[in-house]
Order: sequence, then structure tokens, then C-alpha cells
Amino acid sequence: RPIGLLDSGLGGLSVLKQVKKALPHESTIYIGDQAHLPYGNKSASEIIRLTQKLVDFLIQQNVKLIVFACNTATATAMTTIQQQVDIPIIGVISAGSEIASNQTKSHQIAVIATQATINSGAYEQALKAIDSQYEVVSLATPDLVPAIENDVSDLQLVIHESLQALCGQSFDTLILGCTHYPLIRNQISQEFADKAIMIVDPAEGICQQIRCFLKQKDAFASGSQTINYGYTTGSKEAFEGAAQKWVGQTFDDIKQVTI
Ligand code: DGN
Repeated sequence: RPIGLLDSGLGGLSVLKQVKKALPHESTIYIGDQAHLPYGNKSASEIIRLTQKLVDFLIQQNVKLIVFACNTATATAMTTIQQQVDIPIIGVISAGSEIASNQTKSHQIAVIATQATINSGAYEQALKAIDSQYEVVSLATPDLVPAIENDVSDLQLVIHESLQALCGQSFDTLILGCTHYPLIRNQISQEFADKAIMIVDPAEGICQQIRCFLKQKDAFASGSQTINYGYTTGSKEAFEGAAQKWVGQTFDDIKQVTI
């Protein structure tokens, strides 16, 4: 059975890329809800409603595990939905917090994410649960997801303006708290070229969690043939082109679906 991944759009492809790299024998099913993007500015109840539909879709595809490859869904909907379904769910936030905690020397950690993720306080809580002494600087950067999804030409300027509020703040570790941001990791690190900042992509830790889960359940893929299907609620052609452009990901098949 495949591993299911969900996101509001292209962002989860950054997680899919890590999963394919770390667990190449696993089949995957990815769904991006471009029709309802962005999630980051929606109410918690709306995010829960939409995420539930993506979860139902993946359950129908008979996945063995669902990865919330979306921080907004992890922060807002994961606890509620996990209580309602039998299928195991892994989100990105605990993995991101653990990596940041292992890396920081100054105990000052910055998080950039969607408005909904920042409002939830999920990263701050997860980090302080690891060490209550951590100082956490949280910044909502709501212009970044639309800039990536629309592939704007002045992306570096949008990034520069979005990160302006971090100037003068002191931190040594920056968590990319939205799965879209690793897609523009190089452009983000350019903004910190003169500082020694460690950048954290939570997806790097999620693979470890997936591996542990599969080991515990003795659920590693057994066959040698893998399939990777992509689904989008938006345009199939746009999704196909964007997956290729941002992460060089190709799928065995891509379908447009309505949820
Ligand atoms: N990729 C999603 C996340 O990690 O929060 C957010 C995308 C959005 O809908 N704004």
C-alpha cells in the first residue's frame, strides 16, 4: 500500500521529494488542493473541513499512512482529524522542532510560516515543550505561497520584503514552517548571506518518523515496483509543469479530482 501525502498545493512536493529520496521503495499518492489554496488565511474550521476531505480521498486510495505535508493542516487540523479516523497521520511540526532544537546553539529560533500556523502557536509550543528556555521569533509570511504558486517574476523581492521583519532579530536557526518554503530555500538563504543562520526543512526529519512507523508496523513496501500518483483539485497541466519545475518530480499518472 502507498504512503499518502497531502497539501493545499505544491508545497508538499518538497516533502515528497525527501520521502522519495529516503524511502525509494515506497509507493506514494500525493494530493494538492490547488482549488482551495491558500489554506493559510482561512479559518480553523474551514482548514479542518478541507483537510478532512483530502484525508477521506487518500483513505479511499487505500494508503497505509498519511503525511500532512502541510504545516497549516498539521497545526490546525491534525489533532481533530486524528481522533476521527483510524489511519495513522504524521505531521511536519514535531519533526521541524526537533531538528531546530538539535541545531541551535543560541537557543533563539525563528519560524516563518502561514498566518494560520503562526496564529496556532504550534511551533512555539513544540519548541518550548522540548526546552522552555527557547526564545522563539515567529513571523507570518503570507505573500510567499501565492508568489510560488503563481510563479511570479519578482520572487526575490517578495521574499526580501516578507523577511524584512526578521532584520535586527537575533536567532541562529530558521525553521521553514511552510512546506512551500523549501522550494525557494536558496532564495531565502540569500537574504541571510551575511549571517550564520542554519535553515531547517522539517521534511528532513519526517522521513525518520515515517521509517520508525513502518518498522514498528512491519509495513515497509515488499515489492520492487513503485508507483507515484499525483492528484490535484486544480489544473492538471499546471500541476505537472510545476512539479517538474520546482522539484523535478514526475508522476506515473496525474489526475484532476474534485473533493
Ligand atoms: N504548504 C502549506 C503549509 O505548509 O502550511 C501552506 C500553504 C497555504 O495554503 N498557504
